[in-house]
Amino acid sequence: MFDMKGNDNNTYNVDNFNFIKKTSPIVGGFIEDEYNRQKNNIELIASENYCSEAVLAACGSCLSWKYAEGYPYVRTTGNTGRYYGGTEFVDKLEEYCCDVWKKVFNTDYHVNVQPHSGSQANFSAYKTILNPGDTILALNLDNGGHLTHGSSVSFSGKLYNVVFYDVDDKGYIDMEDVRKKALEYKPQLILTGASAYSRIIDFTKFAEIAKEVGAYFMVDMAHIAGLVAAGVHPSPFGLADVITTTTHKTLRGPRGGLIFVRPELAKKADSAVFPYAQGGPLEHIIAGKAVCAEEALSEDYKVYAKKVVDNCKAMADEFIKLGHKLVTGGTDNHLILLDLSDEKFSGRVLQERCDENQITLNKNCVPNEKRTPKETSGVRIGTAPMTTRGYQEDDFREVARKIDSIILKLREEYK
Ligand code: DSN
Repeated sequence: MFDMKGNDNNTYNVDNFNFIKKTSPIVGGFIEDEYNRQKNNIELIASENYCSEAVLAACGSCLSWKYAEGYPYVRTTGNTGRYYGGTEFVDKLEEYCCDVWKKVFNTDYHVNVQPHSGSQANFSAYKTILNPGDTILALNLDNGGHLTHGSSVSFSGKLYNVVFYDVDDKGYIDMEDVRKKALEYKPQLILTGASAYSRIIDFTKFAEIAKEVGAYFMVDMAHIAGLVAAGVHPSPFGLADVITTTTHKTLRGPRGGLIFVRPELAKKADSAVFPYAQGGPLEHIIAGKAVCAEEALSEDYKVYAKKVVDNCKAMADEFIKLGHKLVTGGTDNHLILLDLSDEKFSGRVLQERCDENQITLNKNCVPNEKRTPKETSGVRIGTAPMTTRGYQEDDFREVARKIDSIILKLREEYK
């Protein structure tokens, strides 16, 4: 899309908003403004990325208006399982999409490619293995977990009984605490995966604890899925019973979700997506997911994913050199959590000041958070989008120094 100087190498998107402007100058104008913001800013949101023109074109294709409630599975059943005519080609597409995702993770797990988002994938994943009132042991939002991992304001905290495991003093997942709480609360599900955790997750240890207490083990690998695909983070396949992900973060695909389950859970997972949680699948997004999977199989993608991690480590080292505190003291993956607990200004203030300086990142809670979720004592920084744009270690070191100079000014103002 854009290179590191913000040059536009993509004619598809430019033509697209100019085309929209012929019908709606207002909507086309909003898209053009956002396009320019993305082009001119240093984008550091850890859950975002830039997808390819091919993914974008698939998502904007004629598949957009095709209804196909149900599942294809022509090969396994001999019949289409759809509730509409005219599904011959979307059947082939959806089966192909499933095949290629299995190749990406080198797995024989069953995959459902229909979830519209990561949250909806989690909703259906829980339905596959739990009943309302069952107990989930998970990481809470303040410590890096996701809203749908049992937060009291999400369906997950309302439908299920949730117990949280903690991180230790340094911010690492406390495996002793996981085991202690698993033995004490006997959860039906042990869940790991995070939105703001910068270290390798020990899936093997989690699986052992789940086995010991007879719980299902689920991994939400939305943030790190691209790193798992490229072999730069250990894989949960073979260890977890259920694995969910989104396709747009480190994976660089369209906005959407996937669910992988052990083969014996296939039927339950499919009916937990359609008809339980969703109606018609978005076949245009499924086409985008299939293109994304093909891209993730390429050698170029493997080089990219490794670079994301190398860049993140370089940036973390620079922050440390400049005297800043990071949760866990560093990173093993695509993100850094800058700890502002000792500062007189909040994560919100730093986020807003970065926005004014064309740096896009987000405020984030840190372990033992003292401020509200709208203020926060941290900011989350990810290297995946700017690595797509060609940034190298030195570029990320320079961005760390820019953020440092913004922080130094804020310290003066908030003395
Ligand atoms: N909460 C999103 C994030 O990590 O930014 C994911 O749903």
